[in-house]
Amino acid sequence: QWLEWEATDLQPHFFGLLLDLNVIQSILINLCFVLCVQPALLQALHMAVLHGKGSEVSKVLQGPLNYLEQSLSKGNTPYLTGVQHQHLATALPIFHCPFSERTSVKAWFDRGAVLHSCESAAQKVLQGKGLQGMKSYMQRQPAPQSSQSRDTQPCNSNPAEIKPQICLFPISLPHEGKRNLLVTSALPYVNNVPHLGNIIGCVLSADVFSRYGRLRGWNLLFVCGTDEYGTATENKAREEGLTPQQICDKYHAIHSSIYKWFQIDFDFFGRTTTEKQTEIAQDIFWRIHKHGFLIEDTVEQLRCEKCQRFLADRFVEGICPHCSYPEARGDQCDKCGRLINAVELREPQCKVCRQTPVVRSSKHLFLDLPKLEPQLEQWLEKSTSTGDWTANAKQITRSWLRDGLKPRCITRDLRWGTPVPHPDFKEKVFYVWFDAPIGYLSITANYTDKWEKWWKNPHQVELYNFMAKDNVPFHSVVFPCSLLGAQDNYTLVSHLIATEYLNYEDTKFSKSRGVGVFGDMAKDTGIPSDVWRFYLLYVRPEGQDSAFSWADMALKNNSELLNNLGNFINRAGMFVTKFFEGCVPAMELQQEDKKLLALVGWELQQYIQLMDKVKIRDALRHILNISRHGNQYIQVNEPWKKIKGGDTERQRAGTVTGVSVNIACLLSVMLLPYMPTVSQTIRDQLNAPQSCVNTMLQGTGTFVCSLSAGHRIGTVSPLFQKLEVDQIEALKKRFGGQQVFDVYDA
Ligand code: B3M
Ligand code: ZN
Repeated sequence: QWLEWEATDLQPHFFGLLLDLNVIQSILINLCFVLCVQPALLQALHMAVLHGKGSEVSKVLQGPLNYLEQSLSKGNTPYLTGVQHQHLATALPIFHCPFSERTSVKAWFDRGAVLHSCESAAQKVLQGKGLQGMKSYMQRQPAPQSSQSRDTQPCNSNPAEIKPQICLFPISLPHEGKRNLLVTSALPYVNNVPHLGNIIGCVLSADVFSRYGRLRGWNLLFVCGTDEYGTATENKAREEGLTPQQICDKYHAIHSSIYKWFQIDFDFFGRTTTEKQTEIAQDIFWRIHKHGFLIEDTVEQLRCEKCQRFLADRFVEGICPHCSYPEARGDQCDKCGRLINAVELREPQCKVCRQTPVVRSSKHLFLDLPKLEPQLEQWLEKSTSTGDWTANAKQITRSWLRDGLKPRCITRDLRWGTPVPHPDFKEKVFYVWFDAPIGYLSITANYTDKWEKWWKNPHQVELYNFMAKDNVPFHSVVFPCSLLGAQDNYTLVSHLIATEYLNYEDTKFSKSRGVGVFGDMAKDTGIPSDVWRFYLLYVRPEGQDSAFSWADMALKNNSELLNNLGNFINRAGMFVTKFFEGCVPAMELQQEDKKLLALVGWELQQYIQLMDKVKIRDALRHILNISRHGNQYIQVNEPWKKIKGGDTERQRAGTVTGVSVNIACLLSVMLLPYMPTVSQTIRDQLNAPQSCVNTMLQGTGTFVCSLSAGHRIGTVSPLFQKLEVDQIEALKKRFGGQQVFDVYDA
């Protein structure tokens, strides 16, 4: 069927050129990819070969290439991984396009291209003339439709255009009549390895909520990416003897693999150093400029003569002018949370060389926050009253407004940033906090050309921003002001979800002191990703600061996961296996069973109400309550004794078992956002129909029986392992601060 389709629909001549037996195989292997990219490839070929428009080619191919990059780096498209050779058929036309930003594509391509069979095929086709070697062939082909009329998305949404309908990653766009949620997690800085506190603060929280939202049947897009510009990156580059670009590539890959291990299920994980970023940031800039919300001013700046550079933001430290905290940064005080202008710091020091900087002046552009304040207040009033803003987010925002807004500088004397397009500020780049939130838009634009359907659609789209509390003012005041000033009907945040801080044992995480668990080390502990997720979510700093503690993690693993949750689910399954030959027995509900089901229903409703309000930590307690009720129910009813009794007793054992195993199935779905692997394992063990995932959490949450009498379950086995005291002691010692990881920042 594929071959037939290939022969009749997939531009037979083009691929015919390459079709020898070797290549057929690779085409089949790559078919899913080909399906998605083919229209764009053909269009790109036409541009390059017939119209000589090399520059247009990269534009056309950007979407597909990004998609390929994601698939390869996520490793979740088996068609592209594990197969070492002969990707030439699909890769050939993209020989000459810019790979710079796409390391995985480059690596993949290089792997393919060095292979002899690929090279010889390329020679045969291109005859040493490069793409021009295809000219006469291309001239005989019908012109492909332009990108306006054709989707250049990885997944083509017009079914008429592609016959075998395979959608690997259907592009998510808002739909009329649906709840459309755009979920973002704060974009992690690319200059370091995230620690557990970073992970729970944004990506993990946003992931749990996104997974939950999908179970609820909401139409949802979850985007994130690395925040790559600014002094922090330049500094890191200097430190490691790499270029800023190399630092970004290196750490982007580190972040990606950490989040992959933690099973963070982004729809798209991008980065801020892209062409789209420049395009969109400059557009927003010009709009703000046009509407008169920029002010020019000369400012005094700190410059370190020894390091030969202006000390922006985080690279100067001193005493906070407001609260006298001795380690305030140049942009913000971590103690009192106030924004600071670096020159206001008392006893400033260059963070790199510890010299006292001098004051120099330079001309800059400022966002006129006072002029935007009335609009901002009006919007805030509405957003905070109708949306779910965490208490800390509202409070931090209020205190900002109470202090009065001041113009905010959006330009910097740096090289590594989005260039300011204004001719009077040619040497400058945008301040990273002006630039970074625009990353949400540009990352979405790298995911789909129709990004504006999400970002310029405030009536259809609800925007959820997840972050740690120190990011709040930028998301609630500064960035909304940029968007309000740009006046292009942008989608502004409706729900601002900010966590408090997570400490490590009784201190702070610190890279330089080697204190705490960092994302790349979690997997070396031998503790499964799901257990890490569980514990981090169990202690999520929701409403107040909290702490990661090894002893507590072991305790919660052993008591809650092993003895409570795992034990209940395992017993329910084992009873079916042992007493009922693996088939769910018939159930005749008695008063007692109904009472339990009512209780379970109530817990389920609490869970839904809390999750709808993004109370992730609180909602988890209700899952554990259900298995506690379940264990008690089994304990009281003793099915293992009743199964040996007379008919009525055996019947009773059957009902208790049937009810329990159905509750286990419900638990698997409720657990999905928290522990995706365990959740799936439970359903595999129970052989549960996929449909239960799609129905159980929709509506207000009435418990439905999904495994009816006669249903055959699979093989049941324990879900969790005990964490032993000596194991935990060893880990505690290992991460307790003896080691120094000097390659990392504090
Ligand atoms: N990179 C700060 C942080 O990682 C900053 C967030 C940007 S969100 C647009 O905490
Ligand atoms: Zn302070």
